[in-house]
Amino acid sequence: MTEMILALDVTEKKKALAITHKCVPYLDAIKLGYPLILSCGLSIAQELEVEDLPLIADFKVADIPNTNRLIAEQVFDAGFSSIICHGFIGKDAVQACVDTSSDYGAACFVVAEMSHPGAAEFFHGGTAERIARLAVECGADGIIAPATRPERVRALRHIVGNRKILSPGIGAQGGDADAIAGLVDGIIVGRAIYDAEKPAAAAKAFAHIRKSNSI
Ligand code: NUP
Repeated sequence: MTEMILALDVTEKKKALAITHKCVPYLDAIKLGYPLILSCGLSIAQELEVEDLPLIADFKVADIPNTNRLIAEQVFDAGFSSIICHGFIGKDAVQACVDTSSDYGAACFVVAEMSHPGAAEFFHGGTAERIARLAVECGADGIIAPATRPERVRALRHIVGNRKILSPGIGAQGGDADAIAGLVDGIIVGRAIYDAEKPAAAAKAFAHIRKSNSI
């Protein structure tokens, strides 16, 4: 099954809670990042707990090992069940994120390749493949790979095997949910849902991917 993950990048608490509440029947997890957390604080996680969905902290953690551990502890103490870190920071720094996640019984996802056009500048030419291998070596739960480039997701799938791939870039960034759903374990969708006139209807329009098989 491919999971449906809402990227809740709104900055108003009331709007964030209302959109989530309406979309819950069509969601498997919610991803929160800097926009909402900088605006509302980490305590937004507690307010979302009533919806009973796993929360992913998209901080793309990219610091030294000790700082990464301190960041991850704050995130998991706040109630998140997964964290996203960068991979270019190297083995010790990724390992700190993975180990802290595992101490909390939480999950760690490593960004292998980003979805925006500029990602080609640094992630292509073998870097994404190296990061994907590093994610496997460190025991990460999975990677983040771009829905905007299904052929890249296929290449990275060969490296990560049955570890999870979560994939952003659908809708607003041009990626096609139907083209990517069968290749990944979760799709991450933001603006196509929260900017829609009817977010619940927009989320429902993706519901069919939750029944499709992932490889
Ligand atoms: O490579 C990445 N691309 C990406 O869009 C890694 C990410 N974590 N994201 C995040 O996914 C981005 O920060 C946003 O929260 C979400 C996509 O949102 P949207 O383009 O569907 O609005």
